[in-house]
Amino acid sequence: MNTTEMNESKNQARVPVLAEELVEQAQAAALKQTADYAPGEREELIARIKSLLLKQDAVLVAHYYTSPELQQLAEETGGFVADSLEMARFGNEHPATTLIVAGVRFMGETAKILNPEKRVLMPDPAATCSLDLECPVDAFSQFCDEHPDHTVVVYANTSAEVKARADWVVTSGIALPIVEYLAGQKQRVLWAPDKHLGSYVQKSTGVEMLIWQGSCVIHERFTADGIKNLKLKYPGAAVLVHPESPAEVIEVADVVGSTTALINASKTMDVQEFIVATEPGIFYKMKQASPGKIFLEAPTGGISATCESCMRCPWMAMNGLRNLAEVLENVNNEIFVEEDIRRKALIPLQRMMDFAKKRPSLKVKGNA
Ligand code: CIZ
Repeated sequence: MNTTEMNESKNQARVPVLAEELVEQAQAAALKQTADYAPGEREELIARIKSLLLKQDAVLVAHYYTSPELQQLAEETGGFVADSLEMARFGNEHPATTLIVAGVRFMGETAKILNPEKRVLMPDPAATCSLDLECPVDAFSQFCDEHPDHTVVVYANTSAEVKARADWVVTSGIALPIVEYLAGQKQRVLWAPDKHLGSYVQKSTGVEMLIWQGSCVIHERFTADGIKNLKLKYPGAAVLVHPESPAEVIEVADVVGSTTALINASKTMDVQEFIVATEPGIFYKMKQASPGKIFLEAPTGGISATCESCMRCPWMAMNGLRNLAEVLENVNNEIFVEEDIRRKALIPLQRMMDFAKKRPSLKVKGNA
């Protein structure tokens, strides 16, 4: 066993097993949002949401992984579609006093951490993320306490409490340069929670890291064999892979990158067909930027390969027009972050944003 393998087996024990029923609960909640509309219902909901956004002085900020109709509505109403960091930044710069965050819980929390004076509402605050669930703050703090000589770097997909325990927060778009910078400062790195992104960063930078063993339920399902088989049908297709995917999937990629990086690649590459290994909500922006191009979902393994909806994040799918209208009507589902935690979590978040500001090429501004 090499050092990395030893670290992995040691840390695996701390990671709670993700209960299948949590995924099933999310799928059931998502079904209420995606169930067919009654005649005229969709149009009525959209009209109501538009007028309520004005009434509540609210702006809709949606993640790339939400449904096309939510992304379109965000854009039509002067809101924004982006990755988690840009969603929070946009919320900060926009004059609206209420931010409606269509995404998952950590995105609402990040928006609140950066915008404490604003009201942050979510269509369903129970929408979470397997990476967040698999990194509970108590177990994670213990892991950090056992390695006080390590700089703690956490991915954005974590709770406010875990961020508050970290030295740095990173997104997938900025993880590599930050870890390289830390290694240049002779710092040892403890990484959480995504083991695949962690291994990718470790391999790309050559920096040995202690890695928490969490994973994303969606990205983990993609298979290299599935992609290779699809490539036989589409030999000219470029393979775009998000680094939350397993190493063997990353190996067959033409481009590995964050959501924004993958959208940019699909726009700029002189290729007509793409096999995309990330949540298919991203196709909305890819198709918008390149209407003539063909985007194919990367296949997943096992029985999931027969399930059309299996690449959809069940928690992202909990955001819909129905609960968006409700939250605007009732002004509930507000996201609060305890002030002490917020202040502590702001420090590593701010560190990342300051780092990005000094390197303009890393700054991602505006819709991709
Ligand atoms: O930070 C985000 O929005 C996520 C979840 C992924 C990415 O690559 O942007």
